[in-house]
Amino acid sequence: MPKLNAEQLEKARRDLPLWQVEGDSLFRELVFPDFKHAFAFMTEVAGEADRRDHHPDWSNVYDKVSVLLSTHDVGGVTEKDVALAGFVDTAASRNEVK
Ligand code: H2B
Repeated sequence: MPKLNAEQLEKARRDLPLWQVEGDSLFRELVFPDFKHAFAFMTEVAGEADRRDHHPDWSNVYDKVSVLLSTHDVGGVTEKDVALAGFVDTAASRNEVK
């Protein structure tokens, strides 16, 4: 799967307004009401990521989750990352992201 070119990356950024392009990744920090909601969100994303065989680089501190998405195989952002970012946004809403 090819890396997105500059124009495709710009479109992805417009379609995903809550994400930033950071180096070779998409990045979003999410804040939930508490740890329980943050972890429920992570469980939901983990299951979907494994089904897609496409996994986030992420970390959690209490009510915050930082998510970096990139396609390691090609060293950049691909449509797989854009698609998973969309799922992350939906799962975040379902779990009461602030
Ligand atoms: N996740 C992400 N984010 N990028 C990858 O390139 C990737 C992955 N590769 N999950 C997969 C697993 C690869 O290691 C397996 C062998 O398909």
